[in-house]
Amino acid sequence: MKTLWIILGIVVILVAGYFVYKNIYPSNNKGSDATVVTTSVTISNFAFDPTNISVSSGDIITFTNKDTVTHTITAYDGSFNQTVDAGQATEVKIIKAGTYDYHCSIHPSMKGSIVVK
Ligand SMILES: [Cu+2]
Repeated sequence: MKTLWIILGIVVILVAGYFVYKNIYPSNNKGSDATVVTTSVTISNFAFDPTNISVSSGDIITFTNKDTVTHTITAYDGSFNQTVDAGQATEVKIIKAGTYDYHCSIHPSMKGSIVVK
């Protein structure tokens, strides 16, 4: 009977050890959300900074408007069109690879480009 409890104890330790190991070394095959990166673009003095960015599919691009007027982030091909009020921020996420040229629809001279890989 005592042997049975010892065996049971060993099994419990092995199972617990397995779960601890899984937590310390998580699987890398968790899908694309495991590698999501945030890229920041600042809108200041009626310009996007940096003007040209390169991201991976599914990355989050945060646009922070530091001007005192409203701007938009509007893709020429209609892929995205977001308004960002003064002092606010908005996020753009693009899944499909390609080059996305955009501008501010209120101030068309404000231009930027996003390359999605
Ligand atoms: Cu604008």
